[in-house]
Amino acid sequence: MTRFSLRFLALSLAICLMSAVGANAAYKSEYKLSVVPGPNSGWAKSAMFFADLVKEKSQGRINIKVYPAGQLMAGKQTSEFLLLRNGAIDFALASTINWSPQIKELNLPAMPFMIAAQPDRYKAMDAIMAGKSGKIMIDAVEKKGVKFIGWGENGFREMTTSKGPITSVNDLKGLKIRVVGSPIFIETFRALGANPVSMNWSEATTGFQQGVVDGQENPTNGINIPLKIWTYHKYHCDWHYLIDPLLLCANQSVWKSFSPEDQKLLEECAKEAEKYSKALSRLGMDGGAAKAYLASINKMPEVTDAYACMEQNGMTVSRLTPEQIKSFYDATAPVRANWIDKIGKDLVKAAEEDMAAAK
Ligand code: X2X
Repeated sequence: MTRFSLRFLALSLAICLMSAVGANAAYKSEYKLSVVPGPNSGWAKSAMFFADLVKEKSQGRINIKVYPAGQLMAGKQTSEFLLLRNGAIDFALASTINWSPQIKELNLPAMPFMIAAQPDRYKAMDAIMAGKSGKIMIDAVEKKGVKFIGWGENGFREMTTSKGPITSVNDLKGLKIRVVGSPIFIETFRALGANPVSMNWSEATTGFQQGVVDGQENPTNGINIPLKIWTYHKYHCDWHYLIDPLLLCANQSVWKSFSPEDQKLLEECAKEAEKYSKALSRLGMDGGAAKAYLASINKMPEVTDAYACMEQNGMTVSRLTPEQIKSFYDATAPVRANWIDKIGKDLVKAAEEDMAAAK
């Protein structure tokens, strides 16, 4: 080899090395993914599923760490969106409820009893996510400055209380109910004659323990079972009054820093995480599909029959008939009417059409 070709070889090697270092330097050594509830929740498990899959598929190039229990926003769950947007948080698997103060369209799934009144509530939710109304919500999120990557699911929210079973509107009268600090929740519980108390999730368990409130509402598989809600509340009411889909999103500059191939990789992992998240939320409640899927990927949670588990732990489970649900639906009609304009007439109409097409 001539002296010239040796020098050329050394120079090419140096350039290759520099560009490899350059590519890595553009990526952070750790990306922070925010989750509001604790590490045992279905929600946090879905986030960890996504992070693990991304690590595996990217051969360790993209390292996402899940921060559960609202750590990244000091427990103030309704600040999460702003922190993601300004870059204090890189990724979030977030509830539509917690972002609804900033993005009014995200109140749609919180319209009381709108989805519960459909013949198949899971089909209706899937139709919204995949339909025109889902697209309007995604566009609203992206217009406000964060990148949407995929859906997930916290689950249909059911009542738990300490003061006796809830089977009619009358049973809620005067009860103090913990809710997220989001106006549609306050209005809904006032319409039902209850006394709603806004409280961050980070303080809620202490509130239940001390009896500051008489009840709360959260999904069964994802939150209530991992929390061992029977420790505080002996009554469960299966009224499916609303659902919080989860949004997997990234900070805009973080998203742009990924190569197109890695953006595709993240989107593919998000699709898998959506399936897992929905299966955790729907296990034992959807006629068997969730259970079969979780078995197929060898990720069955410990509790596979939430109703049996609650009863074994001394809870009284009230499973409402469609007629009983209708009485709650009727009592909350003024709330839905009041929120149509706030959420957006076109969005509400699109959701009605999406749900009707899925019947
Ligand atoms: O605060 C709640 O109830 C929770 C954990 O479900 C949400 O973050 C919406």
